[in-house]
Amino acid sequence: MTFTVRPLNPAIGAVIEGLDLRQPLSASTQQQLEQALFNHQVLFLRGQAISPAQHARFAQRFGELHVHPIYPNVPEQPEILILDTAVTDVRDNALWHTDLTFLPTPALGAALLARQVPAYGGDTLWASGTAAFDGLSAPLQRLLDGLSATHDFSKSFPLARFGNTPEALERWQATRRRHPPVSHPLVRTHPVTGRKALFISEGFTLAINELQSHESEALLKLLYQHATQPQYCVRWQWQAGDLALWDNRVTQHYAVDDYRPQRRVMHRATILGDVPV
Ligand SMILES: O=C(O)CCC(=O)C(=O)O
Ligand SMILES: [Fe+2]
Repeated sequence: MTFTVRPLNPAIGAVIEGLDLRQPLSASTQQQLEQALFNHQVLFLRGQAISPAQHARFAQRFGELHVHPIYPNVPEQPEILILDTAVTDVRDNALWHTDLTFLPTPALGAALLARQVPAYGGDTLWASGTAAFDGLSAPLQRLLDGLSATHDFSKSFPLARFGNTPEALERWQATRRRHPPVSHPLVRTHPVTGRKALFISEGFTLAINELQSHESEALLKLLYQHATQPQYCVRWQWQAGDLALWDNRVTQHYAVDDYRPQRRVMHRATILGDVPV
């Protein structure tokens, strides 16, 4: 082992110590890192003073990167998306969500790097979809397994907030055309571990397709609450230079919006995934 893995709790989250992402990773280190990611679902690496190019190169080891349709990016490294409260001040991530579930192939994962953090506040939480599924009663597991849900980007990115200049409106409409609502299984099986996970994303999930709308609404409400109980979550207090790498296939996350007017700057590389099954 070239690094150590320190779990933060039984359900989700581990700190990786002894890795410097400025250095190339060997194939075996990469493999061990992937194993740690599958086991713990979100990994935290402190003190990573890497450039946007190094950040993108690291994330690319896990798959091809996505260029976000709405958020700004680093001009010389467009795969690196910028979340800077001084520039866009969007608050859409203060809501439980799984990234890009409005795509037929939602993100496999992401590597989020803290560039500038507030003195306090601005934590991020992740919740384990596998722990949440395991924590349901067997009859409810059986009911959910086999159902599907509709996901749509406009739930988190509504026209009313993202179309208020002619350019923004044009961009939103182009995004609308390119991204019609999509259907995903409500219970997803991790392609490597085979574990089942509750696959809901409050930011983008509209309804459970097979149910009547009032049934869907009530059941989704229950599932959103169930899936984000503290025993399924980890909460990270950022320092500048921290990198979080998460498996987006089986987790949700939530960026706490409690630190303004302090500035917070995050860079994210998003790894493309496959069709959830
Ligand atoms: O700003 C954060 O801590 C997380 C934001 C987020 O939801 C993301 O990067 O996908
Ligand atoms: Fe996110």
